[in-house]
Amino acid sequence: MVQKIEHIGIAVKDIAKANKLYTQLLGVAPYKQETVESEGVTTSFFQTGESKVELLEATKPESAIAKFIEKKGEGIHHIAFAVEDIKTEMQRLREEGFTLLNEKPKRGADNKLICFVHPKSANGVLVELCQDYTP
Ligand code: CMX
Repeated sequence: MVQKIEHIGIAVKDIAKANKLYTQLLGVAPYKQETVESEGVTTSFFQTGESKVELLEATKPESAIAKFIEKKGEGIHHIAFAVEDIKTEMQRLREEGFTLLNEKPKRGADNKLICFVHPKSANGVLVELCQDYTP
């Protein structure tokens, strides 16, 4: 079962500029910036109450973020839900007929284990499941 909205991911072209803009908008600075090479992204995180905003900039042209911006422009890229046990949730969603993008949970930014659900099986919304992970 989903616990809460963990974060909303926003695809941006220039994370340095977007950090400034979102600091003004939210009235709080990012608490972390992190590159996830395996995903081809640099991320930054803002705490907004019990949820977060994640900005994502592509680190290479073949990154999912670069493709997204090329096709749709900057904007909301995904919504992430916190789950307690990601493997159990992945199994449940598979049985419900959702298309998962990875077989097993993988390491994401901000100390999370993650799995994406394809937007085509979630009404056009890219959904991420994430579970806290202690490295
Ligand atoms: N939201 C909604 N629809 C999206 C989308 C998004 N974020 N990204 C792509 N799509 C749509 C495309 O427009 C396309 O639609 P049409 O078929 O109607 O043209 C369709 O989904 C397929 O997209 P594609 O790029 O052609 O290719 P894939 O099927 O391989 O899509 C996708 C895979 C979109 C799920 C993947 O590229 C992706 O975004 N993965 C997530 C990677 C990511 O965000 N990593 C960051 C992790 C950072 C962290 O740790 O938090």
